[in-house]
Amino acid sequence: MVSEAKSAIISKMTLSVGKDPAFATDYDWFLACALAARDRATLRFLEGKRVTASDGKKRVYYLSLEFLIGRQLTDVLSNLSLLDVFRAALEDLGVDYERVRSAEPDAALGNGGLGRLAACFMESMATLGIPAYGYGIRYDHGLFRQVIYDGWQEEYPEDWLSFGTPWEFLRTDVVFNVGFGGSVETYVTPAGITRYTWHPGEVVHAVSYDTPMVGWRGRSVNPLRLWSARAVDPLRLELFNRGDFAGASSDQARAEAISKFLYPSDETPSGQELRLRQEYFFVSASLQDLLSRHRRIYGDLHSLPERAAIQLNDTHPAVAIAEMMRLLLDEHGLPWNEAWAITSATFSYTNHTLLPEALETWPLAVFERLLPRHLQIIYFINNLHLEAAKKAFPEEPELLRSVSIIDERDGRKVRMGQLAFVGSHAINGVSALHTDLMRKTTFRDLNRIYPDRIQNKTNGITFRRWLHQSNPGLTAILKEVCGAEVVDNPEVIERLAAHAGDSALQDRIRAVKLANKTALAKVIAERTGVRVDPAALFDVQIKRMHEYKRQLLNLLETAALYDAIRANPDADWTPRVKIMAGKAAASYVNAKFIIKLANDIAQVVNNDPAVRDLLKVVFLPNYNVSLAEVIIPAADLSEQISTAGMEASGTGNMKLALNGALTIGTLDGANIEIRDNVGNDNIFIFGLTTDEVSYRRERGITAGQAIAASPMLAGVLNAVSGGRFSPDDPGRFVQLIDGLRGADRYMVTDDFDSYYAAQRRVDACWNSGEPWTRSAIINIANMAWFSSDRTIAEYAREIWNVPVDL
Ligand code: GPU
Repeated sequence: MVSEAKSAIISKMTLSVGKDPAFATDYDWFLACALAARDRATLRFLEGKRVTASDGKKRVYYLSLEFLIGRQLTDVLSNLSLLDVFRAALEDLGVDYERVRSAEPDAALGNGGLGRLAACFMESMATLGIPAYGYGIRYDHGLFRQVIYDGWQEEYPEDWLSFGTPWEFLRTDVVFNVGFGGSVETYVTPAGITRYTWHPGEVVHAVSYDTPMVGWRGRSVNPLRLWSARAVDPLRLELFNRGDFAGASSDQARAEAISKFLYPSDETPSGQELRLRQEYFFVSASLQDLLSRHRRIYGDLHSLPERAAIQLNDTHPAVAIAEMMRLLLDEHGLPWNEAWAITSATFSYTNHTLLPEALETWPLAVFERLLPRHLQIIYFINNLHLEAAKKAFPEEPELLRSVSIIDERDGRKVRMGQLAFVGSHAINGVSALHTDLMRKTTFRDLNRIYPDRIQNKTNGITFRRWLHQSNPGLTAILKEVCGAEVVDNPEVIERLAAHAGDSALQDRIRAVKLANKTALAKVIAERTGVRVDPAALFDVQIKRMHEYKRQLLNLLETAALYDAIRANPDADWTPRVKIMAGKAAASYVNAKFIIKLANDIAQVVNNDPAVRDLLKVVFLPNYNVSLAEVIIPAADLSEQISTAGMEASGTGNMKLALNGALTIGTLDGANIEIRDNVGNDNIFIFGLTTDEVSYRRERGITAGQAIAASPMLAGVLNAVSGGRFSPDDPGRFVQLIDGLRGADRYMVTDDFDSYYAAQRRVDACWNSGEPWTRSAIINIANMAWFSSDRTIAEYAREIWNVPVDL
């Protein structure tokens, strides 16, 4: 086996990379290994494809504008059971696997939780043997690279594709035309039926690239099919010949802009026309592709819902409802009712947020200019939908306003959430609380008209990447204590609970954690220059920078703790390292100020000799999947402190608890289900509940009360806004803090005291030693339910109607 791998790698190095192994760089070795691994994945993929086609199996299509994959080499090798073999082969060749692995750039085709969820789902679908395609965009540039300069975030373009990627196959035979703009022609057939033909004003080619997604033990391999935009004509020769070089390639630039950049906005639609072009581009290509596959195999389109399930990952691909209707009506000549029955039986939609500013809408003018025929279809859909609503609730004309796909208030808009809801047979939220809130708030009236459509599917994470690959030390313990089958069946992790009080096990768990923390401390020193003690409590908040996630609450507590330590330096403080990482959307001013505040506090605290090593503050730049893989196994405390009702689920919360971090958190998103699984005694819950948050919001209760009631809070707000941490620019944080003194939309001030108190409970528990490790073990033991295999099995059974044996 090892010798086979060795010759495969050498053969790739010589014949595909084109290098003499004696002169190969780490990146060359990565290429050779990836190409050798891809060969094996591809053989599995082709096998599976034959089976699916011949057995008439139903396929799942996961449409997502984001797939946040990260590095792939370890994932692919490990899932093919080849990791040890390749590691040994490289060692024989005198090459260090770690260096080879690290030479791979992250595929960062996503912003945060939503994109990472799509990547976990692709891996779980392949693991469960579900024939699935992921469809998305092959962005030339993924999420921007974050550099911290003088404490401020700067954004630089990300370049994962500049040297190509060894994982993908260009499918030269899979190219589709995607149209934009133009006009719609209406005519009446001799039989008296009105038909419509769209004449786009512009056409772009969608070219496809497939990347194999390998399931655990290579059970199946599914394609992730990403579309790249190409101009139909690369050059306008008549302009080129006249010397107008820029004009000659301007069509090309305009077309290729579609797949150039990932939009870096997270949960705030940018509303720009290019974004709608991206959405329609990949949706149209994907639907043309899957319809032509269906017709090739089954002939007739009426059987589509039995053979295909299409999942919309949030509303970003929701224009698919209108595009499917257009294809069935205009291109395939089906009557409306049949087209609608096929469409709504095939689609389902996942909602990932209820934040009002994050619900996607498009001004009618923009929509009409870009997609005139689709707007027409949406009007038709909406008329029928409103008729049905009127019939069901004749006494409630105002209900029509909330369920309409067209928002009639200030400037008419298409509401993509309503479109996705109306055109789907199943709509799901991503945690129990979130789904409950969907039924009560945003989709309340739609839920009354279609009461069976909303379901819950609590998110999950793939244990292969987030436990086995990233935390081999902990995995080794689990195999020994719970049995080797733990890597196939996470449910047996539960066996750990019986040993939670065993001091030998506790010692081993602590030793693994310490080793992981030592590794993280090294990364922290390399990237920030700050030296931290691996024996201290590692307190971690890693996620996109967002006001609702309340990094500011964490920083205010840090500032208050700093003051308390200075005031009483000889008390029995718990040595802590506060670790924060995350990117802010480039245009999100407050989020960028919060990053600056983190770095300013770090400057002051880390250089104050009075604090000694009791408190260190670290902002790690350029958070991404690869950095998460180092931070998560090293965390002691997981910060999940969003305002109740605002975090749809969270998935980092699951990764951290699975790796033995205790959670300090609000009753929000999946935190509630984590508490239900690990038990109240093994989690630090604080803060307002969802009901208390809405009570305050409804009464307009503002920050004044909380500030007046808490001298510590008043003090820390004054310190930050008074320039305590920004002596070079004392007014720097006045506006940020004034936001808390006024509306305080995210109720930071209301939760401050209860958060501070919860942190002191954390200190006490950490100082007690044994109970902390016990709790950590109980956390690990009770996380099996959060495997994305469980989540995907639920989608398969309850939404897609696809067989699955888990
Ligand atoms: N989420 Br909408 C994103 O990461 N990006 C988005 O644009 C939207 C939602 C997140 C939610 O904030 C998080 O709570 C959830 O766990 C995740 O999606 C996956 O469902």
